[in-house]
Amino acid sequence: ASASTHASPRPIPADFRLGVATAAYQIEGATHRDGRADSIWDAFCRIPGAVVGGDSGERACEHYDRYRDDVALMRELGVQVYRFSTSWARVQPDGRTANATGLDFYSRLVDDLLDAGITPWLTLYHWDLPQALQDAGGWPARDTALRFADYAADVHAVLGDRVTNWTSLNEPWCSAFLGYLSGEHAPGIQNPQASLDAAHHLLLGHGLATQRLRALDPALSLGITLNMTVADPVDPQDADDVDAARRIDAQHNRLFLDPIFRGAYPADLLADLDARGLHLPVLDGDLATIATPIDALGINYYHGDAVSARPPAEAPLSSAAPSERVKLSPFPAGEGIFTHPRGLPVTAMEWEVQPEGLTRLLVRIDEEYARPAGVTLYVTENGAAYTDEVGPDGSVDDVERAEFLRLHLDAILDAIEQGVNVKGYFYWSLMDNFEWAWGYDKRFGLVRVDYETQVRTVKASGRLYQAAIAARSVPPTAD
Ligand code: PNW
Repeated sequence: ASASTHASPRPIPADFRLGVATAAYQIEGATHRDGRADSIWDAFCRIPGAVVGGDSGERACEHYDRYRDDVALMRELGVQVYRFSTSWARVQPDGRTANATGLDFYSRLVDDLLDAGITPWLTLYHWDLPQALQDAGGWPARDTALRFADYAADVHAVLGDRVTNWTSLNEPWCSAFLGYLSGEHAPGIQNPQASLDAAHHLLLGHGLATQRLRALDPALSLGITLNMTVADPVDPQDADDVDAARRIDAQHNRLFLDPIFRGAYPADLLADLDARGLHLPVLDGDLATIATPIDALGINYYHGDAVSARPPAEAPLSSAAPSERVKLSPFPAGEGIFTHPRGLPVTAMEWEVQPEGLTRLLVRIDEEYARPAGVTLYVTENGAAYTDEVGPDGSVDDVERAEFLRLHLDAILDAIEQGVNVKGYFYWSLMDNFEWAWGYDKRFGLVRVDYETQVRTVKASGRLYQAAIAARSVPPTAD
């Protein structure tokens, strides 16, 4: 039984850090200022029908000009740690040469965060590959992994004296399989072998960048963020459903976890790929590079999946963006697998609200991977989109998001009670922003952004988080 129903506030351990997350392309705007050149997302947004509403990150939240206000807002909310990303296309517009003006923006941001008493948590790659590197082959090309390590060193040269927590990649699963297989994300390519080439070279880039940063400063805390799922067979007695769950776990979770923590790709996955004429382009020494020791594993959790070898009787859940371009599943060995709705409440993304899945995921990853390697877990993303109503006074009473946040904090405390070594939570996202293929249509923020005026308004969920941080406890269950 979970402890997540409680009549009194539930204490949060003193060494557990509470924060919020964003990503460069989703908030910065200023996509062609001060030397920044196109990233794959700038180019992708110009493809007709690729992004809902024809939206792009050109203006976004104008964070590039408003970062001081946004840091002040975080200070008001009391967040202890801020997860943001540096834009590769701003730092190295051609993918090779450092742009001092672009780097200076992040230097000023970091100074402001430290002045506000907020710990910066830096992600090097949250999807904005310089278009110049895509033109040279993108992630399917091995050279991109080498370029990534050089980029990491350029960022470290400017921020290494003030930033301790470094994350190489955000969600390489999305970069590889939404970017190069389903084509729902930039660069919008639909090629199964290219997606596996991308997956391997993303992991290789992670390993090379980790080695480089470690050599520059052994005291840094280094890690990677993975988006993971809890795949449950719809009928645990049905061998085909059990195999469907195994395949999803292999392609979503173990494809990334096993090489990082065990220096080998999962044998069952390699067999599934081989049976489809697909492979991972591993050269001698790559797996040792990918297994370079890390300190922190970031877990992004939104929901789990109930999977079956048979289609659901009810209407299926649809979370893919309504782009006519997308025809392939994002799983290279995923044919004949169906996700069934479980009748749980869903968010505006049609993602099921399943907090207990986060507890199970943390327990499993801690036991099987992180703890044996001495790696600390962080929930680097978790959040929900809802169609927020703005009241006549401009307020947003987003009771569903507030409850989502409360339930997931409780789910993490449940995992801690089971002995899991998880030390932080970053709500996705600080503020409404450019939600990739969904454009500005989906709002995840604790803070509302009016895209006409750029006015920020803290929502009820933001106030709940502020109170939880101040009290260092999860508020009691609403009745
Ligand atoms: C993550 N999917 O993206 C990203 O890290 C964030 O930038 C994003 O805003 C957030 O989650 C909310 O979507 C994902 O289709 C996008 O499986 C799509 C998927 C998963 C994660």
